[in-house]
Amino acid sequence: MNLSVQILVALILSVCAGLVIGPEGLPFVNKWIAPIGTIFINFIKMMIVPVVTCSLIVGVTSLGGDSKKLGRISAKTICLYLITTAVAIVLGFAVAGIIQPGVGLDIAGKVAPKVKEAPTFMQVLVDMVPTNPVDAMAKGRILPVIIFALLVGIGITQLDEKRSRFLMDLYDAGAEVCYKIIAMVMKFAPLGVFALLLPVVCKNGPKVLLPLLSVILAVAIGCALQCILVYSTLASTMGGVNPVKFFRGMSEAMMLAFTTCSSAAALPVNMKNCQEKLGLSREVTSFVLPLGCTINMDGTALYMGVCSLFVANAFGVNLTTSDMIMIVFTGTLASIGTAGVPGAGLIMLAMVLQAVQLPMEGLALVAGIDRVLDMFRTCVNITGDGAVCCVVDKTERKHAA
Ligand code: DAS
Repeated sequence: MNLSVQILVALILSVCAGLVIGPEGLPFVNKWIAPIGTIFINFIKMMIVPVVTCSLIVGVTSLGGDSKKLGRISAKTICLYLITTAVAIVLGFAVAGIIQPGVGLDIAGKVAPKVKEAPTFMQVLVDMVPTNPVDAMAKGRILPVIIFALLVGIGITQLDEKRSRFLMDLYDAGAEVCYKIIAMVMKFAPLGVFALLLPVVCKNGPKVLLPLLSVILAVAIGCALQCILVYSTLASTMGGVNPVKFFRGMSEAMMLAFTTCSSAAALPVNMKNCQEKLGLSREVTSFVLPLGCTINMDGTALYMGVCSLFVANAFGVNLTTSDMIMIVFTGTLASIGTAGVPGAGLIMLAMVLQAVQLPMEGLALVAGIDRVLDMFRTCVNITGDGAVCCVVDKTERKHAA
């Protein structure tokens, strides 16, 4: 039975068991089962700093030494990736703001949300620069870690070829090791999800589950709108590829991404179809798509917007405007660090929740349906890569003409 089915089975079992056990069995569940869930969450949190540090450095250094043309393509590609990602998060917030998943759940009583000091925007900027990056990593202060990783990546690209290549390979291997550990942790997911959800269902009963359907609905609608409103417009108006041709050309890679939940698995098909079916140049596709697979995760960003609002609603936390801005900012950067493998977004969601001090226990509520959400967000991740590729290809052809 593959992992996604195992996690869904764990979700169903935890619901059934929770409804049968009920509040009477809670002392036993809290003493013997809940700690297993805490261990699972701690394993996820353990991977946030190393995977963000390594994958961001790999993402930045994959731009390589900047020749003029590469600099131009890089600038266009990264600009478009950041814009579509930020739009995706805002879209996620908008859809979730209408559907309001998690409202009325009110499980704040189970886990008192941390006291939130609302930092001023300037304070946020000041705090982004770590006086001691190791201390920031030790304390899991994600934004300073992201800034440090981005600067290290840029610094590496400015070294001589030999040392730059050595460090790129080193961090690439480090990122690979992180993905292997995440894969091991995710094998533990069914048991972890069961242990995390059981106390929640025991205490809350069926009312905790209905909102999960609203989360799937919000993510699915948000992803569809991102594809229809953002990508077809981008590909047709700025990329010169009409929507029908675009989605027909992208369909195979989209299906592969949806079923495998892995952008990396869909990358070869995406590159082949963008060249053969959309007529984009090999030069542009071979740079823009692999980079997009590494740093452009619009679907994941949209999912973070929806889930952050869901967790805030579920735990009765009112997100301030600066929280929203922080989520858009952190989510955009977190999606850069999301690996193109199944379940990576859940790790990054932990980071976004941590950045705005939302209860990490909210992760358990979405972990059970994460694989379903992963299908939608991965499909959008690779579609966004294709749309940006159309635009970069067209502007490069204009430049060459
Ligand atoms: N499954 C990841 C991908 O392959 C995205 C995610 O987990 O958010 O793009």
